[in-house]
Amino acid sequence: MTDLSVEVCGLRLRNPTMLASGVLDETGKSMLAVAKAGAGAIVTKSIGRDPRVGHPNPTVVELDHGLLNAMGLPNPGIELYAEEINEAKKSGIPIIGSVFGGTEEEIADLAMLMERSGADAVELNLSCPHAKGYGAELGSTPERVESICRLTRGKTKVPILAKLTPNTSSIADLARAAERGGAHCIVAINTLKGMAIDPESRQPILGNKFGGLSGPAIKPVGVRCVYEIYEAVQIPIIGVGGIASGKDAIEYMMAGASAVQIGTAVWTEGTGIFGKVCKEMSKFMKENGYATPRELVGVAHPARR
Ligand code: RRO
Repeated sequence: MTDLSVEVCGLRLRNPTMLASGVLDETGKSMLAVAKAGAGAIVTKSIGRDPRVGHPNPTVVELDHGLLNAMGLPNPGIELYAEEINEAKKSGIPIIGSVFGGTEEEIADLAMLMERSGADAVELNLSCPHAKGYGAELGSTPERVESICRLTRGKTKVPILAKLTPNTSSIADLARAAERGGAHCIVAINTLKGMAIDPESRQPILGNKFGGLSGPAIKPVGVRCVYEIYEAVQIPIIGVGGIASGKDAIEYMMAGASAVQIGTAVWTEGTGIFGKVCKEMSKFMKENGYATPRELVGVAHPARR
């Protein structure tokens, strides 16, 4: 089997696949199961200061080529969640704690608490498209992205991953801002803002009306975003959005991602997806003369950095 290990912003991964935030990551036990299935790292559900029930049902709509969700940041709050991190850490793979907050200070403080809870890195959720006062509402301007990253950098020692929104005119500008603010890595992309209407009842289906689209439908958007970000910053990028095969992962890596995250395909296909993606990556690499995953990164660019 090809050696798939990679190093991304100081995190050593046995392979470039990570569990994306939001699927099977609310409990330590479910995260251990994902680790056992072969993921290289795990990103936790986005955690806030206080417990939160999330948006009213329905919170997920299954579509032909993806999922539309408006979970609404349900989580038990940082204090209780520390126990889950503790449990997940028994896996031995890096655990990346995702945090969200309503102000710049709150996000930075939560990142600090996440680090104290034992997370190996923090992912700043600057991009949830449908939670009033959170996520993309704070992460849509370069100025705020920069200052959130700078504040967080001042309060933490672990690597900072900035997860950005594609619902913007220039994700490259947001990435540059995160890099200026001291983020160690960019994660692209979060979900695309969308909605679904039931023609019979003439009603929006989601309890929150609007939600975030994920899955195969958004892969070309994610690949384009990673490609643009790669040309804009020097820090590494983690690609996410619609990855369900080795070739999907390789596409993101050729666009410039050093590693990838998988979310919706875990929902649709189960935890076996990590082993499947790695096996397919190995096969492609062997057949095409790539010795390490690193050799794939950015090769789709005319002038590779
Ligand atoms: O919880 C959610 O509704 C959610 C989050 Br935090 C996010 O970042 N992206 C998304 O599509 N849903």
